[in-house]
Amino acid sequence: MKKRVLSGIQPTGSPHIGNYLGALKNWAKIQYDYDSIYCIVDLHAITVYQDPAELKSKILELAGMLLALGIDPKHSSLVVQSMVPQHAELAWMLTCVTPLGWLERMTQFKAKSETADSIGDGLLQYPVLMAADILLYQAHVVPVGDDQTQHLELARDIAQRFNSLYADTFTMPETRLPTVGARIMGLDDPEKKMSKSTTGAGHAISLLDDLKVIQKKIMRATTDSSPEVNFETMGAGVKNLLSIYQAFTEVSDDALRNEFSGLRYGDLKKKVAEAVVSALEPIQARYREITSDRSYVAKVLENGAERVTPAAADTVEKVKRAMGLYTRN
Ligand code: AQP
Repeated sequence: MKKRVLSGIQPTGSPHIGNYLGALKNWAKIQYDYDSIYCIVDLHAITVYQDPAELKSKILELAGMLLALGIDPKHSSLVVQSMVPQHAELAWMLTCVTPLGWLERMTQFKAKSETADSIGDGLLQYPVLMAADILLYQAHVVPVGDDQTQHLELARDIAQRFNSLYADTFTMPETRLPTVGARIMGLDDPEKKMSKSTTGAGHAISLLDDLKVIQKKIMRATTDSSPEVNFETMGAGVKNLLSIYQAFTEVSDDALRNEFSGLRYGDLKKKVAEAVVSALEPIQARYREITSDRSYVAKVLENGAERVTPAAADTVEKVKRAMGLYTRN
C-alpha cells in the first residue's frame, strides 16, 4: 500500500512564490508516489478575522490554483478542511492532551501575537488543529516550508503523548522540506519570510501577479552595496534571488555558481525575472481556464471531502474508543 502524504495551505491572501517553492511545487510532483491529501485549511484562516464573502471566493480560487499547479483530482484528494468535521472534532480531543506551555513556546504564535491588536484563542490553538489535520489521516509524510518545522515537531509530540497516555493510535508523521526554496524571503526585506499577510507592494510575488509587475518587483528587490555576485560574501537579498532562480530552474549548485559568479546585479535580476515569468505564465493560463468553470472546481472539492471522510471517521472512532468516550458500537 502507498504511504500517505498530507499538506495544507490557508486561503488567506494570494498564494506567493514562497508557498509555491516551499510546498506547492512538491505537492504535484510527489502525488503519484503517495496516497495524497491536500487541504485548503479554512479553519486555520479564521484564527485571524477574514471577510466572510471574500473567504468563500478565496477558497474556490485557491482550489483553482492548486489544480492549475498540477494537482490531479483523479489521484489526489483536494479537500476543504471545514467540509470534513472530523478535523475540528479531533482538534478538541488533542487540545485536551496538549500542555499549554508547548503552545506558548511556538515562535509563530509569539510573532503573530506581538503584532496583533487582540489575540484570539484560535491563534494559540492553531498548531493543535494542524496536528489534527495530519494525524486524522495517519499521514506518513508532510511536505512543508521551513517555517512549519516547529509545528510538525509539536504534531509528533502530541501524537506520542496520546499514544503513550491512551493507546497506540497515531502514525508518526515525517517532515519533508525542499532542498532549495524551503524559506523564501521578502523581496523588500530579505531578513523576513515572504508572507501573504505582509503588506507592501514589493514584498511578495503572487502566483497571479501580472507578468510585467513580477519583472518590476524583481528588478527593485533589495540587494546590497556590492555591484556583482560574489558567492563568498553575498548578502541575504542576493542569496534569496539565487535561491528563487535555483528553485524554479532546478539547476545544480555548480551550474548556479558558474552562471552567476561575477554577474552584475542588474543582469542577475533579469535572469531571475525571466525564470519566474516563464514558469508562472503557463500556470496563470491554466488557472484562467480552470476557474472559468467554477462548478467544476466545486465538484472536485465535493469529491475530495467524500473520498477522505471514511479515513477521518475511522481515526476519530479509534480516538474516542481509546479515550473512553461513548461510541455506538
Ligand atoms: N516564505 C516561504 N518560503 C517557503 N515556504 C513557505 N510557506 C509559506 N511561506 C513560505 C509554506 O507554504 C505552505 C502554505 O503556507 P500557509 O498558507 O499555510 O501559511 P503560512 O506558512 O503562514 O504562509 P504565509 O504566506 O506566511 O501566510 P500568512 O501570511 O497568512 O501567515 C506551508 O507549507 C508553508 O511552510
